[in-house]
Amino acid sequence: MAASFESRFEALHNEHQQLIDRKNEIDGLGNGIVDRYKYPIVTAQHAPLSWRYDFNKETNPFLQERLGVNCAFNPGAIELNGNVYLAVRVEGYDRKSFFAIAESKNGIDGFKFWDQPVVLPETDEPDTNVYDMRLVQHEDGWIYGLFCTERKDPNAPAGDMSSAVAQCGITRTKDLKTWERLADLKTPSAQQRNVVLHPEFVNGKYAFYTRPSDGFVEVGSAGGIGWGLADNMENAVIAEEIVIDPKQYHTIKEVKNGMGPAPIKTDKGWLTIAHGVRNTAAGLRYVLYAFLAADLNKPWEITHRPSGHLMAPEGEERIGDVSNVLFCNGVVARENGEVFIYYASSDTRCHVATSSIDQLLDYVLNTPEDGLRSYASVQQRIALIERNAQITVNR
Ligand code: M1P
Repeated sequence: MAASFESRFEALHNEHQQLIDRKNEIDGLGNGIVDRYKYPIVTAQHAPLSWRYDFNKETNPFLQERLGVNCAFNPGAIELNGNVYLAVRVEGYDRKSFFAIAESKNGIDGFKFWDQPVVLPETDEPDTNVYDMRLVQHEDGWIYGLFCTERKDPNAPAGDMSSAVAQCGITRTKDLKTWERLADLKTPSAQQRNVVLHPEFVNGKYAFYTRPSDGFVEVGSAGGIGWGLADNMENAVIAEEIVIDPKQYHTIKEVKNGMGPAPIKTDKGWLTIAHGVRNTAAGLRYVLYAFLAADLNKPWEITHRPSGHLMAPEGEERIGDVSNVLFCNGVVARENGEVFIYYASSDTRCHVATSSIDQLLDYVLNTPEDGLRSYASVQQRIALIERNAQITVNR
């Protein structure tokens, strides 16, 4: 027999509260670059019960979930007054994503959604789906949210219910509560995803990292991380787009790649986390990688490209709605040098990994570039083994 409405109501609340109060802890020794954590920080179950259940006993006698939440992933991130705020991509059972702010005092646990999701105004051409917001505190004083807006492809053949057009939507706020919608970004490319605003003006203009694409899933002949400038944000137009980090044969980014969050400014240059995609017999595999643009005046010139991935899916991260995916569009670099990397696994849940500016700079400056051939990889490894043979470590 079903539990009484009241006892089920109480049990659901207790379970939800326990999830939010759960302390997180570092998982294992790590690799010296990042520490991973035992528990995801935000999941579908973190969505407030009032977003999902009708609490009225008259209209919902079985206390059924009325509007289920399928997953909570790909969060943008920002630190304000010492607290961490995530603009989480929340996806309902209806497959529509929306943004919702989750807040934590320490950035690693205790994340709690605000009472209501973000109400994102539409443009004259309504979005079918919005996702993957990158939050950037720009030096002009606004917090910008750049995200993907997806609409049905008007040129899709009759009966094709999948083809879509992805573009970069732009919104801005001062408090993460009231959002002003601006015109979508215009670029020379047919489609755009993973567009990120650089936090500073470059030559007096707004600077964007783009991901030019010919199609919705396949980037086609385009691809790579692009770069372009626009005169203003109200009607942002990039007239010229150059590729600064191309996809490359037999690497972790052979199919496509895209920016993660906006780069972190360090005294050694702009430090970036991105994602790379390769093909496998089991489908696409998304991993995180990092690079550095050493000249702070030339963020578009990448000078250091460590080979391989910074982070790849591990353990339960491998499994979800879209398995074998790590995706990162949020990072917080704290005043004290700590770095919180917010990432999602398999389009399902959000995690944090912690590191520091010093550790990440050490990684990008001292990890060799991809030699692009097995022979070159063996040479790199032998060089390491021979250097180690000269060293005695006291244990
Ligand atoms: O499913 C994996 C990711 O696929 C897309 O990323 P990209 O444009 O680089 O292929 C996005 O839909 C992203 O949200 C998703 O996590």
